[in-house]
Amino acid sequence: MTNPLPGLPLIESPLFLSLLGDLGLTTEEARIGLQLFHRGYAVMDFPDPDIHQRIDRIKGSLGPRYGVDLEDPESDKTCGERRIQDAWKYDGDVLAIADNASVKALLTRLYGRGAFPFQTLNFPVGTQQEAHSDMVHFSSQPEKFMCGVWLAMEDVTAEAGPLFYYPGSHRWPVMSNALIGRRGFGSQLYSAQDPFAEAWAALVAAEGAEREVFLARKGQALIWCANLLHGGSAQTDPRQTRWSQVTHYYFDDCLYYTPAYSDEVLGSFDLRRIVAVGENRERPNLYLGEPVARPGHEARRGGLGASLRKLLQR
Ligand SMILES: O=C(O)CCC(=O)C(=O)O
Ligand SMILES: [Fe+2]
Repeated sequence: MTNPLPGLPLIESPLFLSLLGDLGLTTEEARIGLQLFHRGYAVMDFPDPDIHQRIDRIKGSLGPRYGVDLEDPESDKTCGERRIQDAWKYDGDVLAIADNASVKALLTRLYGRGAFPFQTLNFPVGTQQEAHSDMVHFSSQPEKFMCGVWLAMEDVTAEAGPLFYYPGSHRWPVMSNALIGRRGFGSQLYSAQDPFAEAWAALVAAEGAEREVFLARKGQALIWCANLLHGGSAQTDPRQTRWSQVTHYYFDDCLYYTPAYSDEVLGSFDLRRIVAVGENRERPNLYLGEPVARPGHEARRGGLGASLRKLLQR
C-alpha cells in the first residue's frame, strides 16, 4: 500500500476509505476504524480475558488512596482526591491495561505508526470536566498522532456523571493559541484548557452539536481521537462511584508537545519529555526520523528557566 499522506493518522485521513481495502484489517478492526473516522470515537470490549479480575484488584489496591469512604453506600464520593496519575508505576494491573498488546496493535494498524501508552489516570468518580479536546494538552507534529482509551471499571449510570462527547467534533478546527489570538509560550496558566473554553462553546453552538453520553458497561472501552471534544457530565448523585482508567497514547516518530504553552507559528514548542508506560527511558522528539535538536525551545511553563532561555535566544 502506498499512502501519499503519511503525515495524517490513517483513520483521520481523507484517504482512509480508499486505503481501507489494502490495510488487511479484520472485520472488528475495520468497524472500529470506521467509527473513529466518521465519529471520532469507537466503543469496544476491552481485549483482555482477565479484565474483570484486574478491575476488581485495582479497586482494592487504589481505593484506600483516594481518601474517601468508597464502601459506605451513603457517603459523598466526590470529595477527596479524585484522580491518580501513573499508577502503572506500582500497580501491575494498571500497567497491564495500559500496555495491552492487542490495543497497541490495533492503534498501530489504525494510525499507521507504532502506538505506545505514555500516561495513565485512575478515577473512582467522574471528572465533571468541561468540554475539551486533549490536543491542547498533548499534541504531536505531525498532528493528531495521540488518542485516549477510556475503560469503564463498572456499569455507568446517568447520575454518576458519565463521559460525554460531541460525535464528529474531531474534524472541527484544531484549537491552538493562534486560533484564539493569544500567545502561549512561557505563559503561566493555572489551567491549560480554560483559555479555549469560549471558543469550543462557540463551535458547539455554531454546529448545533448535541452531546452524547456513554452509559458504559464494566469492561467496555472507548477510544477517542485527539481532537474529539469530550468531558465529564455533572454528577447528580454524589453517592455513586464511576470507576475508570484513562490511558493516553502517542505514536512513534513524532514531536510531542503542549500546544497551550506553545506558539507554533514562531517555532516555539513546549516540548514534552515522554516516557512510555512500562519503560524508563525517554522517547526522543523526532521529525521524519531525526531528533529535534532545539533545546532552547523546551521551556518549562513560565518561571526563571523559561525567561532566561528566551533572553538567551534573542
Ligand atoms: O473521564 C472523564 O470524565 C474525562 C476524562 C478526560 O477527559 C481525560 O482523561 O482526558
Ligand atoms: Fe480529556
